[in-house]
Amino acid sequence: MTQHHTNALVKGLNQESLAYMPSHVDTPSYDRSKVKAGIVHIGVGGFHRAHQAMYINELLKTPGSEQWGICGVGLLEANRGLRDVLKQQDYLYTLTVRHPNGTIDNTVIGSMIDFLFAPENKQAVINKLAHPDTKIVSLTITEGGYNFNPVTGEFDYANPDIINDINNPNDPITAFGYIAAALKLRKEQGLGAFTVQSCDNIQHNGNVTRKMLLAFAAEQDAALSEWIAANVMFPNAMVDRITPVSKQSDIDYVVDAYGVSDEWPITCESFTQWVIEDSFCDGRPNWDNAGAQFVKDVTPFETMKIRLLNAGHSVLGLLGSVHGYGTIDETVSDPLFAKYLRAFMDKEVTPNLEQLEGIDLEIYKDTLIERFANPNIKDSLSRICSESAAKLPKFLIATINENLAQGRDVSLATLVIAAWCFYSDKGEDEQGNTLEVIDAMQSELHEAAAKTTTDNLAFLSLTSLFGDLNTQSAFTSHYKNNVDALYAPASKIKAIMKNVL
Ligand code: CS2
Repeated sequence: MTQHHTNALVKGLNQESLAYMPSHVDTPSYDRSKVKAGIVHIGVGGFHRAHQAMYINELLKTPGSEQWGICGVGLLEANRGLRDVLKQQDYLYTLTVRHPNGTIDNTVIGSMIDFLFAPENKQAVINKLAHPDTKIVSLTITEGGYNFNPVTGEFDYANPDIINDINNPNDPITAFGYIAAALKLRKEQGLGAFTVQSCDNIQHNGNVTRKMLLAFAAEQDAALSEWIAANVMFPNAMVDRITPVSKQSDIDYVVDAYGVSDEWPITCESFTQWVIEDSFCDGRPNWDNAGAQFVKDVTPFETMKIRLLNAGHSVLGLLGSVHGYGTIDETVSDPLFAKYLRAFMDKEVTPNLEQLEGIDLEIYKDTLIERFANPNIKDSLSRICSESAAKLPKFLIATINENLAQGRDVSLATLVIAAWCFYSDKGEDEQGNTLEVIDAMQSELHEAAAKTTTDNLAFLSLTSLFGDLNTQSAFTSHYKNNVDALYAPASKIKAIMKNVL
């Protein structure tokens, strides 16, 4: 997102150019100079900008919410470019919402009022988190950022960044290091705690954050860990909005649509959902006035979402990648893939889900397929398949394990694991085109998968992902057939899918 527009007549997006926006663009109607940062958000990716920042932008339109603006924080060196763009744009950016029928809504989001780039000034970040105006520290740091072992769920003390943070409390690298340092200051200064709110797509994201932060703090300072346990609250939440990676075409679209150049607009689908447990220790915005929902227990909502939407994404992503498709909408517009996905959801996921009051699962699944099919959201399969090692244990393998325990069929999901093996091994689709594989465990995945030709269960030896699946014959019998078929000369995944269906 670095291309500058050369046309001198095109103004850059900033506070001043808001006045020149055409009326069909929704711009902040509130006085941004009065907004204070009650929320400090770590990990300002596309999803945060399409979700939480959008909810706050809506709330700020009605008076009384001025204390709930957002200060973004970037922990990674890779965030330098984002900081430069946001700063130059007075922290404004465009959210382009693309409906399935082609309608487009453009909103300039004004809820972010500052951004701190941590590698440049660590103490400034710690002080900001510790500042009494900060009521909530929210996070989108991806599954990997929580630093847990996917099978045991325990904190990973072997991570070098964590070792650094435990030993150097004033020179942190990870989110846990920063949060612990700020809470320590609060404790010492006799200030109360802030809420730590995870907005990541992880089951019981609040409980996980709590467990990991306590595990971290206990190694650093036992008294601090006790204080955190007694004072900090960690609400669980289910978050949902499909937000593809921003592309040059999104930048070009904004210039064409309203003659302003925004160097980092965000595009997303029209659907959005946020279900939050109402446990905050230092106040919270009335997110329900902007469309979010407060509930007592988020568990069934997140299980439904992760097992249907996210696993559904992985089904399309991995099978579609092997076939050679590039995006989700392209994949699901193939009737065979749509049929396979629906069969997976109906036969292998739905039997494990609770009936939720106010949610009709049949309608939820129909809506999902419509969302996936949105031709205006070009969500790349490489994004969907990225970090599969962190995603699949919860999204898909949990379903397989539950079905095995109940003696139910697992054949549709099993082919997805076999496709993941092929994908990790070859790094190419079945036509020989290179795939963009992005995974923190990429070398382990590749190494295990590459042994498949001599041992067709080799991929399953990654027990940190698969547990004991390699010993369960109700799974391995399907799995062996699937890998043998996939690795046969001139094999075609569509033919294998038809056989499994
Ligand atoms: C995707 C999610 O990362 C993934 O695999 O399934 O990013 C998905 O788009 C969001 O969870 C939708 O809410």
